Amino acid sequence: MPETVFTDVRRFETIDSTNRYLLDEARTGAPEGVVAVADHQTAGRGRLGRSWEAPAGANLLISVLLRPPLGHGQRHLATTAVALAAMDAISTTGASGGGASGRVGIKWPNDLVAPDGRKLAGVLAEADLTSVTPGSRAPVVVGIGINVNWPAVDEDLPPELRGVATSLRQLAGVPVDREALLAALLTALGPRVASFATEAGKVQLAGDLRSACTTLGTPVRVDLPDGSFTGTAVSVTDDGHLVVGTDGGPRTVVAGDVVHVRPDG
Ligand code: BT5
Repeated sequence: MPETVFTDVRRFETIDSTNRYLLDEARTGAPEGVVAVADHQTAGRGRLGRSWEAPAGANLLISVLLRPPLGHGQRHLATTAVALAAMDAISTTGASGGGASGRVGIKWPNDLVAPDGRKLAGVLAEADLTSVTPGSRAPVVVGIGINVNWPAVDEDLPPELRGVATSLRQLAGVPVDREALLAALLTALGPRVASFATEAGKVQLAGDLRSACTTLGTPVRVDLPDGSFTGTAVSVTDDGHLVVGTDGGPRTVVAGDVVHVRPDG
């Protein structure tokens, strides 16, 4: 079995947010590798103040504390490593049922999507640049919510998520073992995170993101805090940024700046 630093797994029946917990732990010096797993979150966070929904006991809600050797412009590779590890885990455990249903992909910047485009998981990376102590790198907490057994059927979802969200259970047609998926995720994370240490490793992460990215080749509308533009998603750079071909030439979009990337047309 590959080595993993993710052995300090802290479990919570109920917590506000596993990302919030690990950011606080990081401020008091917690090392890379601490993991928080919750059965239920009362204030699960999405990006930009959005919220993450999951009933108690059904899905995987997990955050990991990283101190990655990544510069500011490369930090999206932390999100990428966790998204790819989740894909690895879904594949090794057969949690999506596999076969005719097609494969799970990554919708840039931070969603795992089912073959029909519905959202299976969301990743949220939060860096704390204020809590760098001598000899330690800045903490980046990466959380992922994976819809494992909820929704069981579309009717389980609140109206705003119908047609938008799905679960591994819906893909597989049978309940999915959350503990097996968690173990596979922690195992897959070891080598994915180790990739940050070398140029070749980072290039490999970006290449795997490119291969998994369902956004490429599609028309998109990119919403930024100060406006929107449309084009065709053409590539992902080695730092994990999205390149969009527009009438005015290619534009590179950084994950942290993006409000939404939506299908256009
Ligand atoms: C995300 O944000 O997709 C990041 C979600 C990260 C959640 C994990 S759970 C463990 C860790 N601790 C936390 O507090 N958070 C992390 P974003 O791209 O902003 O998407 C949020 C949007 O997805 C919401 O506004 C809803 O529209 C939708 N959404 C909410 N819950 C969902 C679900 N279970 N499945 C699919 N879509 C959902």
